[in-house]
Amino acid sequence: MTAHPNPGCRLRPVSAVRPLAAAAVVLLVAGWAHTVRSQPPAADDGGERAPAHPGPKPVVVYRTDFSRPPGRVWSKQTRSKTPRQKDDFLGEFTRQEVSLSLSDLPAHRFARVRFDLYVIRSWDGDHPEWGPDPWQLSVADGPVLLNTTFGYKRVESTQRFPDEPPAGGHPMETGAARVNDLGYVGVADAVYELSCIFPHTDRALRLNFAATGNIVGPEDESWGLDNVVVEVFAGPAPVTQDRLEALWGYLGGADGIKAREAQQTLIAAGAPAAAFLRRKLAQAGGPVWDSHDARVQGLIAQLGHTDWQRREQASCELARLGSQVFPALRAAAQRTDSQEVQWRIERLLKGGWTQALAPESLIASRAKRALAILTWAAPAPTSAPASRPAADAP
Ligand SMILES: [Ca+2]
Ligand SMILES: [Ca+2]
Repeated sequence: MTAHPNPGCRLRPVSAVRPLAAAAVVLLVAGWAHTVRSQPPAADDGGERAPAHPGPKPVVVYRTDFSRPPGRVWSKQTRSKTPRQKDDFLGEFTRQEVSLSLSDLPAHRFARVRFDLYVIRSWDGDHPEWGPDPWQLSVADGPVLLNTTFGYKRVESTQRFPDEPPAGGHPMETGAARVNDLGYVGVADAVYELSCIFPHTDRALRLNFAATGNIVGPEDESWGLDNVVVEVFAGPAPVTQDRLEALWGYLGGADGIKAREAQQTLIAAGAPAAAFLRRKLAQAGGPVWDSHDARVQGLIAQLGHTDWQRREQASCELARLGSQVFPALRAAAQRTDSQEVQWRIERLLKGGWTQALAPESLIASRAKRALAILTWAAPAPTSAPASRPAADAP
């Protein structure tokens, strides 16, 4: 879909940032090094296991290039070879979830997963009819690490990556490390080298990789994984105040790739970055992006407002919320007998009013995603029975 120039979409934010209630994960500051050191392999389930010795540097706890069968740590065993390189990878998958389950991890405060995502054939990004084509990575009983859409360049639409809703609107294949390299004839493929860090302390880790949307089948759209590496870290990466300010600048920039890198660096910095992001968001007073029903219904109601400005503002806000509001829009179209409301809904479903977020909204959107991962609170370990005098004290 094409962006529609529309000055009405640059209206000021309408409400203040909701106070962030999530408790901060208490992160111990410890040494950190960015150097990734491969550990000696220990054959296990087709991957390689590192010896369990926690330390200040990244410890590779799992690594595979799928040249051997995936093994029982993976929920699916399907392997394919890329047409050109004859390189083994995990896939092809369509609309399904694939899990990697690791256990007996050494003591750690953060985990990071790095992998190549193969986006195979003609994904449709945010196309209102053939999409959206979302892809998601989440931690079981933990945060969603990436929730975005991908698309093939010849489909006339945009993709969310390297951003996540409500941000997005990037040209198809933005951020791909390689395009049309795997050798899928007639259509296309793109390889994204992805990296997601997150606070994590549990000795077990289950990662869920999934395509969740309008993925029709392997002859048209599929995906796969290769070169998966999981590392753990003993503590956050110390960061200076100046560096935090510089990272905030990247969050508001037009370069989505740099913004995503800034998000990763902020998450890796732990508690000081969480405090910084909270303070900046409170100062910015940015818009609320929660998509709960009441807010969406309120916006839909305003599509029929007597004031044109209000109708335009509501249209822009709904467009920014993206395809998640499509079901509510379709239901509203059935209810209304206003031609104007029907026209606006029809245009929204076709991608009308879509354009880049206003700078203050973009920075808030990216900051809140980083903060959500950073402050995700791990559930209390089941092995430790309730003993929380502070919470129970009168
Ligand atoms: Ca491989
Ligand atoms: Ca599709």
